[in-house]
Amino acid sequence: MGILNVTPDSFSDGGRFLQPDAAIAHGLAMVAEGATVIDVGGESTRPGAQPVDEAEERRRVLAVIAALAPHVRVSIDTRHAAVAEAAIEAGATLLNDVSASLHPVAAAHGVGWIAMHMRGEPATMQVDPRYDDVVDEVRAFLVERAEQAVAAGVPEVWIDPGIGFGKTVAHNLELLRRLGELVATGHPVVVGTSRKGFLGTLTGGAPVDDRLEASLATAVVAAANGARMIRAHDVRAHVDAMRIVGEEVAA
Ligand code: PMM
Repeated sequence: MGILNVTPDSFSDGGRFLQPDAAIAHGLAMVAEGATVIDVGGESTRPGAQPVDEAEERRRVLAVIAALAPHVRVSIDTRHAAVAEAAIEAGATLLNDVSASLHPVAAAHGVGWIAMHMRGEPATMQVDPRYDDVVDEVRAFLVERAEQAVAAGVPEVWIDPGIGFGKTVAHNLELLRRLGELVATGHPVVVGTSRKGFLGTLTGGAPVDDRLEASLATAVVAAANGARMIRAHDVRAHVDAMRIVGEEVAA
């Protein structure tokens, strides 16, 4: 899954793809590199990010989705039902939902749905996150949401531990190490570690645009532990790494 943030403020690529032409070209380039899904987002959910007006979010993503959808599966990364519906009308067939609450929209339109775990809200989620057992709590939350979605008729349900969303470095590592416990639920697992802050910490300060090796290392661990989709910025490198792991980059 190639990441396409049509935002001015995403932590790694904010502002680079705010113009539709640049965003579409980058999406097609990721397809040429082997991405089988392009995840289009119009609102940054990085720690501390401020919410975006929904009309502005729609304006950012719809033309980009319409241009890419004939060429590749498009997912819409949004927390807002109205944006999700407009994106589906424009051609998106997968709803990437960091709020894990939009399954009624996916059910009504017969599209796939990714439930991601987040503790709190982006603006405050990194303020002292605590869990008794992070893997147990994330798994229980995701299974409950996934079962609700299946019961509502969503045809395709993915789960995602939400690396970096209300989690410390230790929480992120534990989720990667014990990813098999999520895989064992039977729901296909998506993981996104690409360029995230904990990799900066673990490498002793690699800046955001210099975290490729660290991103690949965690993607390989996730795939080896059973993840079926990897969400990444650097598609060619991740596709190569997945070929070596012996996993399909499946959609
Ligand atoms: N991470 C970000 C945004 N959306 N969606 C899913 N399903 N999983 C993630 O880990 C995830 C996400 C934040 O990263 P970005 O700013 O690079 O898009």
